[in-house]
Amino acid sequence: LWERSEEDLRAHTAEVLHRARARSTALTEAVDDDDLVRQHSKLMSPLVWDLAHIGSQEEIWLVRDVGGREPLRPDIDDLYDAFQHPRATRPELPLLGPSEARGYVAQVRSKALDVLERTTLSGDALTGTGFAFGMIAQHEQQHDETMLATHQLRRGDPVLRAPEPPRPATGDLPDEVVVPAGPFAMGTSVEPWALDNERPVHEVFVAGFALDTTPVTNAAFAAFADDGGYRDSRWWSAEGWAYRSAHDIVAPRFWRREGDRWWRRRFGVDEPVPDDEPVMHVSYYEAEAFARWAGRRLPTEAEWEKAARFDPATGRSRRYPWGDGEPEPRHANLGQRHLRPAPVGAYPDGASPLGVHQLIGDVWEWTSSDFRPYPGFAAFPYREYSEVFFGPEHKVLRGGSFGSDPVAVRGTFRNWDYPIRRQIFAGFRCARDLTAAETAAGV
Ligand code: AVJ
Ligand code: FE
Repeated sequence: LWERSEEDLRAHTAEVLHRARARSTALTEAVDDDDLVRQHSKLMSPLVWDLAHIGSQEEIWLVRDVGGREPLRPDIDDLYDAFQHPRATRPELPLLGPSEARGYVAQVRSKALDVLERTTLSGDALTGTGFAFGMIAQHEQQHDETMLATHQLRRGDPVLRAPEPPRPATGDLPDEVVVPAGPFAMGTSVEPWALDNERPVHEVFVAGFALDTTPVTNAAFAAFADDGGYRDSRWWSAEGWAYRSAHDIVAPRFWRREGDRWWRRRFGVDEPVPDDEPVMHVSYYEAEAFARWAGRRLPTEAEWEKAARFDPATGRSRRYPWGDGEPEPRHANLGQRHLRPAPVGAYPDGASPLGVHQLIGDVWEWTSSDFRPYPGFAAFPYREYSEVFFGPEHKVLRGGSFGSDPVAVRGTFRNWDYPIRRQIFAGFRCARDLTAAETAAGV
């Protein structure tokens, strides 16, 4: 897929690594040392853990594995092994302090760049050494998004700034788009930096269905809340209702009611909830309840991917809704360029050929699918990346958020989390089956 010379590949790889590090640095320099070592929520690590963990993974995969170099800090491997220490217990560990952690990641990076200079990158996507660099850049960006979520949970004055996203220039969009019945190619065997769970490509038949043109907005979601949706067990699954009741959840996370309107706190700033922005910080269970209240359902993962990748003109699956070209700012709200999702309709250039908008960027989208391996799945490069998470306890999210970097988002990318999670930048859109009349009419 990438027709790049060895030199181009090396420059691209260095650029992607550099972009990730600039972001990790900005996220950890925005607050003081006390804030870096503090746990802002039981759900999250102290920011200084994420930082050194980023370095530790880079040391293991690039310096030791690809480079065959001597370990720098084998003594801290265990401290930064996510499987040995759950997030809630990380603050009690004898972690590297802020300046030690900064020194460590800088030292690892300089060795990793040295390895990059001496490595042949091209070759088979999985066995070629280029993949390890792509995986590590994606890993750092994923932790940067997690650190951004920690910033959202943090109390205190605002420390992050970014320009506002664009306002939509176009008029009203139709509410939904019909995706015609038929097979499509799901997943990939050729995307160079696709992770193991996105592989291999396989054909999936998807029945015709209708999908929302845009993610569900705050205004639409507020209508559900204001209609008593959170108090009516009819709309909720048994697990969802038990969860909602146990925690007395009455609105998306970070929302509060003042008088006759909803307000929210966003990275330390209070604002009225904007009507035309995708709803965010809802659990899978809230998304599911909204959909049932609206007489709709969540899309499956296959439906989401077909809407995002299927080109009806050629029958081919593409890398992104807009085609095969890398994301540009006009296509999607990615990479923390803005500190919020853009209003619905803001990225007409990023729409799919069928007219579905904002599938990539803005908010992660809950799907109704459990996280499962594709037929022919092979764990790579380690079982703990995806395989140990397969099963009914995790739901798949698609498309990336305003806080996801382009290197870690594509039409095939699969994220997963527990259905109760609300601190991630997740929203959703709804789907429905076609009626018998619509199917007969071949819409
Ligand atoms: C794919 C986002 C669920 O953050 O737990 C980071 C990515 N894997 N370090 C996570 C990941 C190892 C993972 N998610
Ligand atoms: Fe990690």
